[in-house]
Amino acid sequence: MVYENVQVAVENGIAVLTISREKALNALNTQTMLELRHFFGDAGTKIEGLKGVVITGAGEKAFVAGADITEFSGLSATEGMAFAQRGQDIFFLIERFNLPVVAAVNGFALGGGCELAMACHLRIAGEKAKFGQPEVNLGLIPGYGGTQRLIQYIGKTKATELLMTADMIGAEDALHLGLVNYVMPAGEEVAKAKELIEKIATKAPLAISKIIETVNAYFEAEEDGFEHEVSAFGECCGTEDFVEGAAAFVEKRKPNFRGK
Ligand code: CO8
Repeated sequence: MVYENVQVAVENGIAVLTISREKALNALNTQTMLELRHFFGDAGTKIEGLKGVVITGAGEKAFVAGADITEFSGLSATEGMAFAQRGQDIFFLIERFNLPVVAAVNGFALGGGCELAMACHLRIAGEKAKFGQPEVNLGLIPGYGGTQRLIQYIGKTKATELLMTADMIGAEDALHLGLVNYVMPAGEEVAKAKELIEKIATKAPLAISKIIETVNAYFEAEEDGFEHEVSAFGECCGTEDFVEGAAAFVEKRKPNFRGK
C-alpha cells in the first residue's frame, strides 16, 4: 500500500510514524486510518529488528485534531456505527501491537487524536500539548474508544467531567491526572519516546510482549487478567531468554536477549 498521509521513517530499529495532514491539523480521514491499519496489521509486523514505534503529528500545532469532521457529518446511525467500529478495530491493532508504541504528542490531541494517543502504550506530551474529547460540541460522543480508555487512565470522576464539558487540558494537567508519562519541552517529545523504546529494547522482547498482552487483559471483559498472568508467566519460563536472564544475573553480567 502506498501511504499518502502517514510518513514512516525507520532508524536504528525505531519506526517514527508522522501523521501528515498539516493543513487539516492532521485530522484522521479514511485514508489515514487505512494506512494506520496497514502499518499495525501488516507492514509494521514485518520490519526486521524493530524495537518499537513512535506516533507523532506533522508541524508544531497538532498531534491529531480529531477524526476528519468533513468526512462523517451526515452519516446515518448504521453508517456511524460502522465508522466507529472500524476505528476501534484499528486502534485495537495499535494497543495489541507486540512492541512498545509511544505517542509523542506535539500539539492538539482532540477527539480521535486523543483516542489515538490513548491507544498507544505510553504517551509523551510536549509542553504545548492539549488533550480533549470535544465530541459533545458536535452532537456526538467519542467513537474510537475514548469513553472507555479515558476512564481507564484518569478515573471515572475526571473522565466524565472532560467528556461532558469538552474542556481541553494542558500537558501538566495531563501528567497530574495520569494521562501521560512525561512532559517534555516542545520539540523533544519524539527524542524522549525513542529513549524509552531504547530502554525497553534492552529487556527480554518476549517478556515485553507478554507485559503488553497481560496489561491489556486487565481491561478486556472476556479475559481474567490473573489467569492470563499465570499462563504468560509460564510461557516466559519456557524461553531461552529466561535462562539467559537468570544466568546473567548470577554471573553479574548484562543479559544478551535474543527474543527466543
Ligand atoms: N477535521 C477536519 N478538519 C479539521 C479538524 C478536524 N477534526 N480540526 C481542524 N481542522 C481544519 C480546520 O477546518 C481548518 O481548515 P481550513 O484552514 O481549511 O479552514 C484547519 O484545520 C485549521 O484549523 P482552525 O482554523 O480551526 O485552527 P484554530 O487554531 O483556530 O483551532 C482547533 C484549532 C481548536 C483544534 C480547531 O481546529 C478545532 O476545534 N478543531 C476540531 C476539533 C474537534 O472537534 N475534534 C474532534 C472531532 S470528532 C472526533 O474525533 C470523533 C472521533 C470518533 C469518530 C467516530 C465517527 C462516527
